[in-house]
Amino acid sequence: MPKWNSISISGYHMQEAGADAVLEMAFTIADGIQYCQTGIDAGLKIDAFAPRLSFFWGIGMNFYMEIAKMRAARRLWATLIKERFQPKSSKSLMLRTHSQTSGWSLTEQDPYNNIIRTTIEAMASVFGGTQSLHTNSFDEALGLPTKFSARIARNTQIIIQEESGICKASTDFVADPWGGSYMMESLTDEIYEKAAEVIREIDELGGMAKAVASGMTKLRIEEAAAKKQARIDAGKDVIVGVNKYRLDKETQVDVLQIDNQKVRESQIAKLERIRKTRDPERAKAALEALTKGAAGKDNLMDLAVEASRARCTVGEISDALEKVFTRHAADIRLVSGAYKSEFGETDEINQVLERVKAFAAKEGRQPRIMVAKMGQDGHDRGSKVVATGFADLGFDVDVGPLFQTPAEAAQQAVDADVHVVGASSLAAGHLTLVPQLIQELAKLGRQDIIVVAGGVIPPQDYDALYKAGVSLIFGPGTRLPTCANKVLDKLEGSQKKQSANS
Ligand code: B12
Repeated sequence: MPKWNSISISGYHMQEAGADAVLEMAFTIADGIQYCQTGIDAGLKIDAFAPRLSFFWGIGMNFYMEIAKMRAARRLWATLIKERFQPKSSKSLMLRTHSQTSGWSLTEQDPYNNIIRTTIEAMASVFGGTQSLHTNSFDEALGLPTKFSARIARNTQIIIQEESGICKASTDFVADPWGGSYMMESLTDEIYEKAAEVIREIDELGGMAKAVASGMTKLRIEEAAAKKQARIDAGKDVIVGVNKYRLDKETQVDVLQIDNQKVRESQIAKLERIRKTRDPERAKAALEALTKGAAGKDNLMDLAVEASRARCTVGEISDALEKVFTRHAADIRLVSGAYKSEFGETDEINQVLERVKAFAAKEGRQPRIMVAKMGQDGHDRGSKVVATGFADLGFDVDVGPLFQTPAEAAQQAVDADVHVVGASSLAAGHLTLVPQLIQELAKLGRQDIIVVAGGVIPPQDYDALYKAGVSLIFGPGTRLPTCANKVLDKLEGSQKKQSANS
Protein backbone atom coordinates (compact mmCIF):
# COMPACT_ATOMS: atom_id res chain seq x y z
CA MET A 1 0.00 0.00 0.00
CA PRO A 2 1.73 3.23 -1.09
CA LYS A 3 2.12 6.03 1.46
CA TRP A 4 0.72 3.84 4.21
CA ASN A 5 2.44 4.19 7.56
CA SER A 6 2.46 0.54 8.57
CA ILE A 7 3.43 1.06 12.20
CA SER A 8 3.44 4.04 14.50
CA ILE A 9 6.33 3.28 16.83
CA SER A 10 5.21 5.10 19.91
CA GLY A 11 7.09 6.59 22.81
CA TYR A 12 4.22 8.90 23.71
CA HIS A 13 2.41 6.39 25.90
CA MET A 14 5.68 5.61 27.69
CA GLN A 15 6.41 9.26 28.47
CA GLU A 16 2.81 9.66 29.64
CA ALA A 17 3.15 6.59 31.85
CA GLY A 18 6.22 8.15 33.49
CA ALA A 19 9.29 7.55 31.32
CA ASP A 20 11.88 10.32 31.22
CA ALA A 21 13.34 11.43 27.89
CA VAL A 22 16.12 8.80 27.87
CA LEU A 23 13.80 5.90 28.67
CA GLU A 24 11.17 7.04 26.18
CA MET A 25 13.71 7.40 23.41
CA ALA A 26 15.63 4.21 24.11
CA PHE A 27 12.57 2.00 24.52
CA THR A 28 10.96 3.41 21.38
CA ILE A 29 14.04 2.94 19.22
CA ALA A 30 14.43 -0.58 20.65
CA ASP A 31 10.79 -1.26 19.73
CA GLY A 32 11.50 -0.09 16.19
CA ILE A 33 14.55 -2.33 15.90
CA GLN A 34 12.44 -5.26 17.10
CA TYR A 35 9.80 -4.51 14.43
CA CYS A 36 12.51 -4.40 11.74
CA GLN A 37 14.01 -7.67 12.90
CA THR A 38 10.55 -9.27 12.88
CA GLY A 39 9.94 -8.03 9.32
CA ILE A 40 13.28 -9.39 8.19
CA ASP A 41 12.67 -12.73 9.92
CA ALA A 42 9.35 -12.90 8.02
CA GLY A 43 11.28 -12.59 4.75
CA LEU A 44 10.92 -8.88 3.98
CA LYS A 45 13.76 -6.67 2.75
CA ILE A 46 14.55 -3.68 5.00
CA ASP A 47 14.08 -1.17 2.16
CA ALA A 48 10.63 -2.59 1.45
CA PHE A 49 9.20 -1.41 4.75
CA ALA A 50 11.57 0.79 6.79
CA PRO A 51 10.84 3.99 4.80
CA ARG A 52 7.19 3.75 5.80
CA LEU A 53 7.75 3.24 9.54
CA SER A 54 6.76 6.29 11.52
CA PHE A 55 7.39 7.39 15.09
CA PHE A 56 5.37 9.14 17.77
CA TRP A 57 6.92 11.23 20.56
CA GLY A 58 5.42 12.71 23.69
CA ILE A 59 6.68 16.26 24.23
CA GLY A 60 6.69 17.47 27.81
CA MET A 61 7.83 20.57 29.65
CA ASN A 62 11.57 19.83 29.63
CA PHE A 63 12.05 22.22 26.72
CA TYR A 64 15.68 21.82 25.63
CA MET A 65 15.69 18.14 26.52
CA GLU A 66 12.73 17.41 24.25
CA ILE A 67 14.42 19.09 21.29
CA ALA A 68 17.64 17.20 22.04
CA LYS A 69 15.69 13.94 22.33
CA MET A 70 14.22 14.34 18.86
CA ARG A 71 17.59 15.23 17.35
CA ALA A 72 19.41 12.36 19.10
CA ALA A 73 16.68 9.88 18.18
CA ARG A 74 17.10 10.60 14.47
CA ARG A 75 20.83 10.01 14.71
CA LEU A 76 20.51 6.87 16.81
CA TRP A 77 17.87 5.35 14.53
CA ALA A 78 19.95 5.97 11.38
CA THR A 79 23.09 4.55 13.03
CA LEU A 80 21.40 1.39 14.29
CA ILE A 81 19.50 0.70 11.05
CA LYS A 82 22.73 1.09 9.07
CA GLU A 83 24.75 -1.12 11.43
CA ARG A 84 22.19 -3.86 11.84
CA PHE A 85 20.30 -4.06 8.55
CA GLN A 86 22.57 -2.47 5.88
CA PRO A 87 19.81 -0.82 3.81
CA LYS A 88 20.47 0.35 0.26
CA SER A 89 17.95 3.19 0.33
CA SER A 90 18.75 6.24 2.44
CA LYS A 91 14.99 6.52 3.06
CA SER A 92 15.26 3.51 5.38
CA LEU A 93 17.39 5.65 7.70
CA MET A 94 14.82 8.39 8.12
CA LEU A 95 12.97 8.83 11.39
CA ARG A 96 9.71 10.55 10.49
CA THR A 97 7.63 11.44 13.49
CA HIS A 98 4.35 12.67 14.83
CA SER A 99 4.41 14.40 18.21
CA GLN A 100 1.81 15.10 20.83
CA THR A 101 2.20 17.61 23.60
CA SER A 102 2.03 16.00 27.03
CA GLY A 103 -1.41 15.49 28.55
CA TRP A 104 0.19 14.43 31.80
CA SER A 105 1.81 17.86 32.25
CA LEU A 106 -1.62 19.52 32.17
CA THR A 107 -3.34 20.22 35.45
CA GLU A 108 -6.84 20.24 36.82
CA GLN A 109 -5.90 23.27 38.93
CA ASP A 110 -5.97 26.72 37.30
CA PRO A 111 -6.49 25.01 33.92
CA TYR A 112 -5.91 28.05 31.67
CA ASN A 113 -2.21 27.66 32.55
CA ASN A 114 -2.39 24.59 30.34
CA ILE A 115 -2.65 26.77 27.23
CA ILE A 116 0.78 28.16 28.07
CA ARG A 117 2.21 24.71 28.75
CA THR A 118 0.90 23.35 25.49
CA THR A 119 2.37 26.30 23.58
CA ILE A 120 5.82 25.71 25.07
CA GLU A 121 5.64 22.00 24.30
CA ALA A 122 4.37 22.62 20.77
CA MET A 123 7.34 24.93 20.18
CA ALA A 124 9.74 22.23 21.38
CA SER A 125 8.16 19.74 18.94
CA VAL A 126 8.52 22.18 16.06
CA PHE A 127 12.11 23.06 16.98
CA GLY A 128 12.80 19.33 17.23
CA GLY A 129 11.58 18.86 13.65
CA THR A 130 8.29 17.04 14.05
CA GLN A 131 6.49 16.11 10.83
CA SER A 132 3.04 16.44 12.40
CA LEU A 133 1.68 17.62 15.71
CA HIS A 134 -1.20 17.15 18.13
CA THR A 135 -1.75 19.85 20.75
CA ASN A 136 -3.84 19.05 23.81
CA SER A 137 -6.73 21.09 25.16
CA PHE A 138 -6.56 23.06 28.40
CA ASP A 139 -9.35 20.96 29.98
CA GLU A 140 -7.28 17.76 29.48
CA ALA A 141 -7.30 16.82 33.19
CA LEU A 142 -11.05 17.41 33.51
CA GLY A 143 -12.57 15.49 30.63
CA LEU A 144 -12.77 15.23 26.86
CA PRO A 145 -12.32 18.58 25.14
CA THR A 146 -15.15 20.98 24.47
CA LYS A 147 -15.39 22.73 21.08
CA PHE A 148 -13.93 25.84 22.67
CA SER A 149 -10.90 24.16 24.25
CA ALA A 150 -10.22 22.17 21.07
CA ARG A 151 -10.25 25.39 19.02
CA ILE A 152 -7.64 27.00 21.28
CA ALA A 153 -5.49 23.85 21.00
CA ARG A 154 -5.71 23.90 17.20
CA ASN A 155 -5.04 27.63 17.04
CA THR A 156 -1.86 27.14 19.07
CA GLN A 157 -0.50 25.20 16.11
CA ILE A 158 -1.73 27.61 13.49
CA ILE A 159 -0.25 30.60 15.29
CA ILE A 160 3.14 28.90 15.55
CA GLN A 161 2.97 27.86 11.91
CA GLU A 162 1.51 30.92 10.28
CA GLU A 163 2.17 33.89 12.55
CA SER A 164 5.36 33.32 14.48
CA GLY A 165 7.89 32.62 11.78
CA ILE A 166 9.21 29.71 13.89
CA CYS A 167 8.95 27.28 11.01
CA LYS A 168 10.79 29.58 8.62
CA ALA A 169 14.13 31.40 8.52
CA SER A 170 13.39 34.49 6.39
CA THR A 171 11.67 32.92 3.37
CA ASP A 172 13.12 29.39 3.57
CA PHE A 173 11.93 26.56 5.75
CA VAL A 174 14.47 25.63 8.39
CA ALA A 175 15.07 21.99 9.26
CA ASP A 176 17.14 22.13 12.43
CA PRO A 177 17.14 25.64 13.90
CA TRP A 178 19.12 24.62 17.00
CA GLY A 179 21.90 22.86 15.04
CA GLY A 180 25.29 24.27 16.02
CA SER A 181 24.26 25.60 19.41
CA TYR A 182 26.91 24.36 21.85
CA MET A 183 24.34 23.65 24.58
CA MET A 184 21.97 21.81 22.25
CA GLU A 185 24.70 19.76 20.57
CA SER A 186 26.13 18.62 23.91
CA LEU A 187 22.69 17.81 25.29
CA THR A 188 21.97 15.83 22.12
CA ASP A 189 25.24 13.87 22.52
CA GLU A 190 24.48 13.23 26.18
CA ILE A 191 21.01 11.81 25.62
CA TYR A 192 22.26 9.83 22.60
CA GLU A 193 24.89 8.10 24.75
CA LYS A 194 22.48 7.40 27.62
CA ALA A 195 19.85 5.93 25.29
CA ALA A 196 22.49 3.83 23.48
CA GLU A 197 23.46 2.42 26.89
CA VAL A 198 19.83 1.41 27.65
CA ILE A 199 19.60 -0.23 24.21
CA ARG A 200 22.77 -2.25 24.96
CA GLU A 201 21.05 -3.44 28.14
CA ILE A 202 17.97 -4.45 26.13
CA ASP A 203 20.18 -6.29 23.61
CA GLU A 204 21.65 -8.27 26.49
CA LEU A 205 18.14 -9.34 27.49
CA GLY A 206 17.61 -10.63 23.93
CA GLY A 207 15.80 -7.63 22.39
CA MET A 208 12.79 -5.50 23.20
CA ALA A 209 10.13 -8.25 23.04
CA LYS A 210 12.03 -10.19 25.71
CA ALA A 211 12.69 -7.06 27.75
CA VAL A 212 8.96 -6.25 27.77
CA ALA A 213 8.08 -9.83 28.70
CA SER A 214 10.60 -9.72 31.56
CA GLY A 215 8.74 -6.73 33.05
CA MET A 216 11.93 -4.65 33.01
CA THR A 217 10.56 -1.85 30.84
CA LYS A 218 7.33 -1.40 32.76
CA LEU A 219 9.09 -1.41 36.10
CA ARG A 220 11.64 1.21 34.96
CA ILE A 221 8.83 3.46 33.76
CA GLU A 222 6.86 3.01 36.98
CA GLU A 223 9.95 3.79 39.05
CA ALA A 224 10.46 7.02 37.08
CA ALA A 225 6.77 7.89 37.59
CA ALA A 226 6.96 7.31 41.36
CA LYS A 227 10.08 9.48 41.61
CA LYS A 228 8.48 12.26 39.60
CA GLN A 229 5.39 12.17 41.82
CA ALA A 230 7.64 12.36 44.91
CA ARG A 231 9.54 15.37 43.51
CA ILE A 232 6.25 17.16 42.80
CA ASP A 233 4.74 16.25 46.17
CA ALA A 234 7.91 17.43 47.94
CA GLY A 235 7.82 20.71 45.98
CA LYS A 236 11.19 19.98 44.35
CA ASP A 237 9.72 20.14 40.82
CA VAL A 238 7.42 23.13 40.47
CA ILE A 239 3.98 22.79 38.90
CA VAL A 240 2.38 26.23 38.83
CA GLY A 241 -1.08 26.22 40.39
CA VAL A 242 -0.51 22.80 41.96
CA ASN A 243 2.44 22.92 44.36
CA LYS A 244 3.24 26.65 44.01
CA TYR A 245 1.09 29.74 43.33
CA ARG A 246 -2.02 27.71 44.09
CA LEU A 247 -5.32 29.58 43.91
CA ASP A 248 -7.34 29.95 47.10
CA LYS A 249 -10.45 29.26 45.09
CA GLU A 250 -10.53 27.47 41.76
CA THR A 251 -12.85 28.79 39.05
CA GLN A 252 -14.90 26.01 37.47
CA VAL A 253 -14.62 25.65 33.71
CA ASP A 254 -17.24 24.01 31.50
CA VAL A 255 -16.60 20.30 31.15
CA LEU A 256 -17.95 18.25 28.29
CA GLN A 257 -20.71 16.09 29.74
CA ILE A 258 -21.11 12.64 28.27
CA ASP A 259 -23.97 10.32 29.09
CA ASN A 260 -22.18 6.98 29.48
CA GLN A 261 -25.33 4.98 29.50
CA LYS A 262 -26.52 6.54 26.23
CA VAL A 263 -23.15 5.99 24.52
CA ARG A 264 -23.15 2.37 25.65
CA GLU A 265 -26.69 1.73 24.45
CA SER A 266 -26.11 3.33 21.05
CA GLN A 267 -22.87 1.38 20.59
CA ILE A 268 -24.63 -1.89 21.44
CA ALA A 269 -27.48 -1.03 19.05
CA LYS A 270 -24.93 -0.31 16.29
CA LEU A 271 -23.20 -3.66 16.87
CA GLU A 272 -26.52 -5.48 16.79
CA ARG A 273 -27.46 -3.75 13.55
CA ILE A 274 -24.16 -4.71 11.94
CA ARG A 275 -24.44 -8.32 13.07
CA LYS A 276 -27.98 -8.56 11.67
CA THR A 277 -27.21 -7.02 8.31
CA ARG A 278 -23.87 -8.65 7.45
CA ASP A 279 -23.41 -11.97 5.64
CA PRO A 280 -22.93 -14.34 8.60
CA GLU A 281 -21.16 -17.01 6.57
CA ARG A 282 -18.62 -14.56 5.18
CA ALA A 283 -17.98 -13.08 8.63
CA LYS A 284 -17.53 -16.53 10.20
CA ALA A 285 -15.18 -17.68 7.43
CA ALA A 286 -13.10 -14.50 7.71
CA LEU A 287 -12.69 -14.94 11.48
CA GLU A 288 -11.79 -18.60 11.12
CA ALA A 289 -9.23 -17.72 8.46
CA LEU A 290 -7.71 -15.19 10.87
CA THR A 291 -7.36 -17.77 13.65
CA LYS A 292 -5.85 -20.23 11.18
CA GLY A 293 -3.56 -17.54 9.82
CA ALA A 294 -2.37 -16.67 13.31
CA ALA A 295 -1.42 -20.29 13.89
CA GLY A 296 0.47 -20.40 10.58
CA LYS A 297 2.39 -17.85 8.55
CA ASP A 298 -0.33 -16.09 6.56
CA ASN A 299 -0.45 -12.32 6.13
CA LEU A 300 -2.64 -11.29 9.06
CA MET A 301 -3.14 -7.75 7.79
CA ASP A 302 -4.71 -9.08 4.60
CA LEU A 303 -6.95 -11.37 6.61
CA ALA A 304 -7.93 -8.60 9.02
CA VAL A 305 -8.84 -6.33 6.11
CA GLU A 306 -11.06 -9.09 4.68
CA ALA A 307 -12.64 -9.58 8.13
CA SER A 308 -13.37 -5.85 8.33
CA ARG A 309 -14.90 -5.91 4.87
CA ALA A 310 -17.07 -8.79 6.07
CA ARG A 311 -18.19 -6.34 8.84
CA CYS A 312 -16.50 -8.19 11.70
CA THR A 313 -15.91 -5.95 14.70
CA VAL A 314 -12.53 -5.06 16.17
CA GLY A 315 -13.51 -7.13 19.22
CA GLU A 316 -14.22 -10.17 17.07
CA ILE A 317 -10.98 -9.73 15.12
CA SER A 318 -9.01 -9.48 18.36
CA ASP A 319 -10.80 -12.52 19.80
CA ALA A 320 -9.98 -14.54 16.67
CA LEU A 321 -6.29 -13.70 17.11
CA GLU A 322 -6.38 -14.17 20.88
CA LYS A 323 -7.34 -17.83 20.40
CA VAL A 324 -3.79 -18.44 19.17
CA PHE A 325 -1.73 -15.63 20.67
CA THR A 326 -3.52 -15.53 24.07
CA ARG A 327 -3.76 -12.25 25.97
CA HIS A 328 -0.81 -10.45 27.54
CA ALA A 329 -1.29 -9.97 31.25
CA ALA A 330 1.24 -7.68 32.85
CA ASP A 331 2.82 -8.90 36.07
CA ILE A 332 1.75 -6.72 38.94
CA ARG A 333 4.95 -5.76 40.67
CA LEU A 334 5.49 -2.68 42.75
CA VAL A 335 8.55 -0.51 42.89
CA SER A 336 9.68 -0.26 46.48
CA GLY A 337 11.27 2.70 48.21
CA ALA A 338 11.46 4.96 45.13
CA TYR A 339 8.80 7.39 46.36
CA LYS A 340 10.13 7.79 49.88
CA SER A 341 13.79 8.09 48.95
CA GLU A 342 13.07 10.70 46.28
CA PHE A 343 10.77 12.66 48.62
CA GLY A 344 13.45 12.69 51.31
CA GLU A 345 13.33 12.35 55.09
CA THR A 346 10.84 14.93 56.28
CA ASP A 347 8.67 15.47 59.33
CA GLU A 348 5.59 15.10 57.17
CA ILE A 349 6.54 11.62 55.98
CA ASN A 350 7.64 10.56 59.48
CA GLN A 351 4.34 11.73 60.94
CA VAL A 352 2.38 9.61 58.46
CA LEU A 353 4.57 6.62 59.30
CA GLU A 354 3.93 7.22 63.00
CA ARG A 355 0.16 7.37 62.45
CA VAL A 356 0.31 4.11 60.50
CA LYS A 357 2.27 2.54 63.35
CA ALA A 358 -0.27 3.75 65.90
CA PHE A 359 -3.13 2.37 63.80
CA ALA A 360 -1.35 -1.00 63.53
CA ALA A 361 -0.76 -1.11 67.27
CA LYS A 362 -4.50 -0.75 67.89
CA GLU A 363 -5.71 -2.89 65.01
CA GLY A 364 -3.09 -5.62 65.19
CA ARG A 365 -2.15 -5.07 61.56
CA GLN A 366 -1.18 -2.34 59.09
CA PRO A 367 -3.93 -0.37 57.38
CA ARG A 368 -4.61 -2.28 54.18
CA ILE A 369 -5.73 -0.66 50.94
CA MET A 370 -6.59 -2.21 47.61
CA VAL A 371 -6.14 -0.02 44.54
CA ALA A 372 -8.66 -1.11 41.92
CA LYS A 373 -8.92 -0.43 38.18
CA MET A 374 -12.35 -1.23 36.82
CA GLY A 375 -13.88 -1.12 33.36
CA GLN A 376 -12.23 -0.27 30.08
CA ASP A 377 -9.56 1.91 31.62
CA GLY A 378 -5.90 1.24 30.97
CA HIS A 379 -4.59 4.33 32.76
CA ASP A 380 -2.48 2.78 35.48
CA ARG A 381 0.14 5.50 36.12
CA GLY A 382 -1.91 7.03 38.93
CA SER A 383 -2.90 3.73 40.50
CA LYS A 384 0.70 2.49 40.47
CA VAL A 385 2.05 5.74 41.86
CA VAL A 386 -0.56 5.67 44.64
CA ALA A 387 0.15 2.01 45.39
CA THR A 388 3.92 2.58 45.52
CA GLY A 389 3.55 5.75 47.58
CA PHE A 390 1.14 4.21 50.08
CA ALA A 391 3.40 1.16 50.47
CA ASP A 392 6.34 3.50 51.18
CA LEU A 393 4.16 5.27 53.75
CA GLY A 394 3.66 2.02 55.66
CA PHE A 395 0.33 0.74 54.28
CA ASP A 396 -0.20 -2.83 53.15
CA VAL A 397 -1.17 -2.48 49.52
CA ASP A 398 -3.01 -4.78 47.13
CA VAL A 399 -3.25 -3.89 43.47
CA GLY A 400 -6.08 -5.22 41.33
CA PRO A 401 -5.49 -6.14 37.70
CA LEU A 402 -6.63 -3.87 34.88
CA PHE A 403 -10.20 -4.16 33.56
CA GLN A 404 -11.83 -5.71 36.65
CA THR A 405 -15.59 -5.75 37.00
CA PRO A 406 -16.97 -4.18 40.20
CA ALA A 407 -17.91 -7.68 41.40
CA GLU A 408 -14.37 -8.96 40.86
CA ALA A 409 -12.85 -5.95 42.62
CA ALA A 410 -15.23 -6.36 45.58
CA GLN A 411 -14.40 -10.08 45.84
CA GLN A 412 -10.65 -9.40 45.80
CA ALA A 413 -11.07 -6.71 48.47
CA VAL A 414 -13.06 -9.05 50.69
CA ASP A 415 -10.66 -11.96 50.16
CA ALA A 416 -7.73 -9.74 51.12
CA ASP A 417 -9.74 -8.31 54.03
CA VAL A 418 -8.73 -4.74 53.24
CA HIS A 419 -9.83 -1.70 55.20
CA VAL A 420 -10.13 0.51 52.13
CA VAL A 421 -10.77 0.04 48.41
CA GLY A 422 -9.52 2.90 46.27
CA ALA A 423 -10.99 3.00 42.80
CA SER A 424 -8.75 4.79 40.32
CA SER A 425 -10.91 5.99 37.44
CA LEU A 426 -9.73 8.02 34.47
CA ALA A 427 -11.91 6.87 31.60
CA ALA A 428 -15.19 8.44 32.74
CA GLY A 429 -16.65 5.25 34.21
CA HIS A 430 -16.72 6.56 37.79
CA LEU A 431 -20.45 7.33 38.00
CA THR A 432 -21.34 3.77 37.00
CA LEU A 433 -18.53 1.59 38.29
CA VAL A 434 -17.85 3.06 41.73
CA PRO A 435 -21.49 2.87 42.93
CA GLN A 436 -21.59 -0.70 41.60
CA LEU A 437 -18.48 -1.53 43.62
CA ILE A 438 -20.18 -0.25 46.77
CA GLN A 439 -23.25 -2.39 46.02
CA GLU A 440 -21.09 -5.47 45.41
CA LEU A 441 -19.28 -4.97 48.73
CA ALA A 442 -22.68 -4.71 50.45
CA LYS A 443 -23.80 -7.95 48.78
CA LEU A 444 -20.76 -9.62 50.34
CA GLY A 445 -21.72 -8.19 53.73
CA ARG A 446 -18.74 -5.82 53.82
CA GLN A 447 -20.31 -2.35 53.96
CA ASP A 448 -17.62 -1.58 56.53
CA ILE A 449 -14.91 -1.45 53.84
CA ILE A 450 -14.30 2.21 53.10
CA VAL A 451 -14.48 3.18 49.44
CA VAL A 452 -12.44 6.09 48.12
CA ALA A 453 -12.00 7.21 44.53
CA GLY A 454 -9.30 9.00 42.56
CA GLY A 455 -8.45 10.04 39.03
CA VAL A 456 -10.04 12.25 36.39
CA ILE A 457 -13.34 12.93 38.11
CA PRO A 458 -14.86 16.31 37.21
CA PRO A 459 -15.70 18.28 40.39
CA GLN A 460 -19.29 18.46 39.07
CA ASP A 461 -19.60 14.69 39.75
CA TYR A 462 -18.30 14.70 43.34
CA ASP A 463 -21.72 15.06 44.98
CA ALA A 464 -23.21 12.11 43.11
CA LEU A 465 -20.33 9.92 44.26
CA TYR A 466 -20.54 11.06 47.88
CA LYS A 467 -24.28 10.31 47.78
CA ALA A 468 -23.52 6.81 46.48
CA GLY A 469 -21.35 6.20 49.54
CA VAL A 470 -17.84 7.20 48.46
CA SER A 471 -15.91 8.49 51.47
CA LEU A 472 -13.17 10.53 49.82
CA ILE A 473 -12.32 11.71 46.31
CA PHE A 474 -8.82 12.59 45.13
CA GLY A 475 -8.41 14.35 41.80
CA PRO A 476 -5.34 15.02 39.65
CA GLY A 477 -2.69 16.93 41.54
CA THR A 478 -3.29 15.11 44.84
CA ARG A 479 -0.24 14.96 47.13
CA LEU A 480 0.21 11.46 48.46
CA PRO A 481 1.10 12.32 52.09
CA THR A 482 -2.00 14.55 52.27
CA CYS A 483 -4.07 11.79 50.73
CA ALA A 484 -2.69 9.17 53.16
CA ASN A 485 -3.51 11.44 56.10
CA LYS A 486 -7.11 11.83 54.93
CA VAL A 487 -7.47 8.07 54.51
CA LEU A 488 -6.02 7.61 58.00
CA ASP A 489 -8.56 10.13 59.39
CA LYS A 490 -11.36 7.96 57.98
CA LEU A 491 -9.80 4.76 59.25
CA GLU A 492 -9.26 6.13 62.73
CA GLY A 493 -12.85 7.41 62.67
CA SER A 494 -14.19 3.96 61.92
CA GLN A 495 -11.84 2.41 64.53
CA LYS A 496 -13.37 4.76 67.11
CA LYS A 497 -16.92 3.92 65.97
CA GLN A 498 -16.19 0.20 66.26
CA SER A 499 -14.77 0.48 69.76
CA ALA A 500 -17.76 2.62 70.85
CA ASN A 501 -20.12 -0.06 69.51
CA SER A 502 -18.30 -2.96 71.18
C1 B12 B 1 -1.26 9.52 31.02
C2 B12 B 1 -2.53 9.47 30.19
C3 B12 B 1 -2.64 8.46 29.24
C4 B12 B 1 -1.55 7.40 29.01
C5 B12 B 1 -1.70 6.29 30.10
C6 B12 B 1 -0.40 5.73 30.56
C7 B12 B 1 -0.56 4.85 31.77
N1 B12 B 1 0.06 3.70 31.75
O1 B12 B 1 -1.23 5.21 32.71
C8 B12 B 1 -1.89 6.92 27.57
C9 B12 B 1 -1.13 7.78 26.58
C10 B12 B 1 -1.57 5.45 27.28
C11 B12 B 1 -3.36 7.26 27.50
C12 B12 B 1 -4.24 6.65 26.64
C13 B12 B 1 -5.57 7.01 26.51
N2 B12 B 1 -6.18 8.05 27.09
CO1 B12 B 1 -5.39 9.08 28.48
N3 B12 B 1 -4.70 10.36 29.75
C14 B12 B 1 -3.57 10.42 30.37
C15 B12 B 1 -3.50 11.74 31.17
C16 B12 B 1 -2.79 12.75 30.26
C17 B12 B 1 -2.79 11.74 32.51
C18 B12 B 1 -3.23 10.67 33.51
C19 B12 B 1 -2.14 10.44 34.54
O2 B12 B 1 -1.46 9.43 34.51
N4 B12 B 1 -1.89 11.41 35.42
C20 B12 B 1 -0.85 11.28 36.43
C21 B12 B 1 -1.38 10.48 37.61
C22 B12 B 1 -0.31 10.38 38.68
O3 B12 B 1 -2.48 11.21 38.08
P1 B12 B 1 -3.92 10.56 38.38
O4 B12 B 1 -4.12 9.30 37.66
O5 B12 B 1 -4.91 11.63 38.25
O6 B12 B 1 -3.75 10.16 39.91
C23 B12 B 1 -3.66 11.13 40.95
C24 B12 B 1 -5.02 11.49 41.55
O7 B12 B 1 -6.07 11.47 40.64
C25 B12 B 1 -5.18 10.51 42.68
N5 B12 B 1 -5.62 9.15 42.43
C26 B12 B 1 -5.82 8.49 41.28
N6 B12 B 1 -6.21 7.24 41.50
C27 B12 B 1 -6.27 7.06 42.81
C28 B12 B 1 -6.60 5.95 43.59
C29 B12 B 1 -6.56 6.06 44.97
C30 B12 B 1 -6.82 4.86 45.79
C31 B12 B 1 -6.20 7.28 45.58
C32 B12 B 1 -6.13 7.37 47.05
C33 B12 B 1 -5.87 8.40 44.81
C34 B12 B 1 -5.91 8.27 43.44
O8 B12 B 1 -3.85 10.45 43.19
C35 B12 B 1 -2.92 10.46 42.09
C36 B12 B 1 -1.67 11.18 42.54
O9 B12 B 1 -1.83 12.56 42.54
C37 B12 B 1 -5.03 12.08 31.32
C38 B12 B 1 -5.34 13.57 31.44
C39 B12 B 1 -4.84 14.15 32.74
N7 B12 B 1 -3.99 15.13 32.68
O10 B12 B 1 -5.21 13.70 33.82
C40 B12 B 1 -5.59 11.48 30.00
C41 B12 B 1 -7.03 10.96 29.97
C42 B12 B 1 -7.33 10.23 31.24
N8 B12 B 1 -7.02 10.00 28.78
C43 B12 B 1 -8.07 10.05 28.12
C44 B12 B 1 -8.29 9.26 26.94
C45 B12 B 1 -9.56 9.57 26.14
C46 B12 B 1 -7.40 8.28 26.53
C47 B12 B 1 -7.54 7.34 25.31
C48 B12 B 1 -8.93 6.75 25.09
C49 B12 B 1 -7.05 8.12 24.09
C50 B12 B 1 -7.22 7.37 22.78
N9 B12 B 1 -8.19 7.81 22.00
O11 B12 B 1 -6.51 6.43 22.53
C51 B12 B 1 -6.51 6.24 25.64
C52 B12 B 1 -7.15 5.09 26.42
C53 B12 B 1 -6.17 4.15 27.06
C54 B12 B 1 -6.84 3.02 27.80
N10 B12 B 1 -6.62 1.80 27.40
O12 B12 B 1 -7.56 3.25 28.75
C55 B12 B 1 -9.09 11.02 28.66
C56 B12 B 1 -10.26 10.36 29.39
C57 B12 B 1 -11.54 11.13 29.12
C58 B12 B 1 -12.54 11.17 30.21
N11 B12 B 1 -12.27 10.77 31.43
O13 B12 B 1 -13.62 11.64 29.93
C59 B12 B 1 -8.18 11.96 29.54
C60 B12 B 1 -8.88 12.61 30.71
C61 B12 B 1 -7.63 13.04 28.58
C62 B12 B 1 -8.70 13.87 27.90
N12 B12 B 1 -9.10 14.97 28.49
O14 B12 B 1 -9.16 13.52 26.83
N13 B12 B 1 -3.68 8.21 28.34
